[in-house]
Amino acid sequence: MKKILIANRGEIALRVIRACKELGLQTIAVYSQADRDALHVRYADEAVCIGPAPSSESYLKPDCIIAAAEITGADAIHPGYGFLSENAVFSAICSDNQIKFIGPSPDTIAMMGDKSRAKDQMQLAGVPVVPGSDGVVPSVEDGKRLAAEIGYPVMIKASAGGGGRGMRAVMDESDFELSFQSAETEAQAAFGNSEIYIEKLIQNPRHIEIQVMGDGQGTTLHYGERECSIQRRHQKLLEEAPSIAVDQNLRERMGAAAIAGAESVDYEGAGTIEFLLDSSGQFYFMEMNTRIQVEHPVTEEITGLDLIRQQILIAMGERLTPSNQPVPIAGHSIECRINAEDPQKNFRPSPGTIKDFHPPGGPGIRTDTHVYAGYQIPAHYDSMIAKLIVHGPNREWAIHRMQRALDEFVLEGVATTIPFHQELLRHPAFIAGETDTHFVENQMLSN
Ligand code: MV4
Repeated sequence: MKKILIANRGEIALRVIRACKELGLQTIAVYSQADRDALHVRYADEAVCIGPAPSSESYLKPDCIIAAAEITGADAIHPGYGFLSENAVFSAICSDNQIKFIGPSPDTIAMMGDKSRAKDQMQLAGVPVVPGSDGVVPSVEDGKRLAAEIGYPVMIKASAGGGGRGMRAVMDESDFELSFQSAETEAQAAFGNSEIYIEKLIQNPRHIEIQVMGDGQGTTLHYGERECSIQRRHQKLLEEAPSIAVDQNLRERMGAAAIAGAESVDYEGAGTIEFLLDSSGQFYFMEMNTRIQVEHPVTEEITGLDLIRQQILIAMGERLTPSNQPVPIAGHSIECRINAEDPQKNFRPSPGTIKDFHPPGGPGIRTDTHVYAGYQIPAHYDSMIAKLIVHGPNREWAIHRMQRALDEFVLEGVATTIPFHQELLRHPAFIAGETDTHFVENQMLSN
């Protein structure tokens, strides 16, 4: 394997190109007409324009990306996150064209994309799941009967869902029918699939996810957890590793469960098993993501690993060494997602041209970004413009380091989420680690 095409843009495209360069691999960027001046185009050895600005006409077009790979002689495609990274059909097209898709098999992507099937598979593998329906629920009447058995409150979820879409919390039976029907309607409109399943509602959970890596040759490792409870409308804003709510015993149990789940599907590559952790310390499988995630750097910081390099090496047929499990964890890492959004205006996107740009520096600071002074943020893509990642000896130090880094960050010309993060990092309940998935809406946006 010599040449890798990066089917993505923004910071993750740069991140993948950097890993390729360190491995001595040739890189091919693809870009839309809106990304002509993007850094991933300049950093790559070759670049191919694949279409107009809208993602649906460029980064989401399998045919254009495969054509770019054919023209340039790419051996493999790294999909990054978002776009085609969890598209089973795309990964199958890659292998039909003798191009290695850097990620798991099409079957695994498809299974994990069907949340109800994924849950069944995990349950079979012995992973704790939230009590609920056995697979999909065929009708409102069946649903109502089941919900009464499970006991209210319940959560109605769309099989094709994920990221909170097509999801309804139902507090008592009087709301069930309407919630069920609106979840079905929403799921049909959003995914073209109205299948629904039901489970017990876990109240005020934490979102804890385990990073796994499988070599597809019999070895699967876990790299500990990330705490991702700080989010707004299912968009994560800050992630950290390790979680203040996870001790070594719980880490090993969640890690073992994640490995069992991944091994049950012969998982190849980087994956994330998301869990809900309730206030009594019980954890439950929620979803499996079959891509590298935005927040992977916090795991890299506490393990010293390069997860993108590992993805590529596994795709090249290298094996993982099973000796280092559990992988040693050092210190604490926090990532703030800096979005071009105005937190004062309900996080409304704030595209525009970046004027002054001076990212922070000094010990324990990493800024993963594709922007620079003079860069025009296209309105066509998501609003994340930088990830500010800190690493320190412990959580308190990491928090202070992040406060310092945010204060140092100069980014003029557009509104950003930096002021939100400054407020969050000063919040006594955040500092105390008293966070759950409702923290932002309950403690921060009430004023
Ligand atoms: C839940 C839940 C409580 N109980 N399932 C949100 C996105 C999707 N992946 C599943 N989600 C949830 N599933 C049960 N049975 C609460 C959530 C949830 C949530 C989870 C993680 C992070 C943020 C969240 C915000 C609201 C709800």
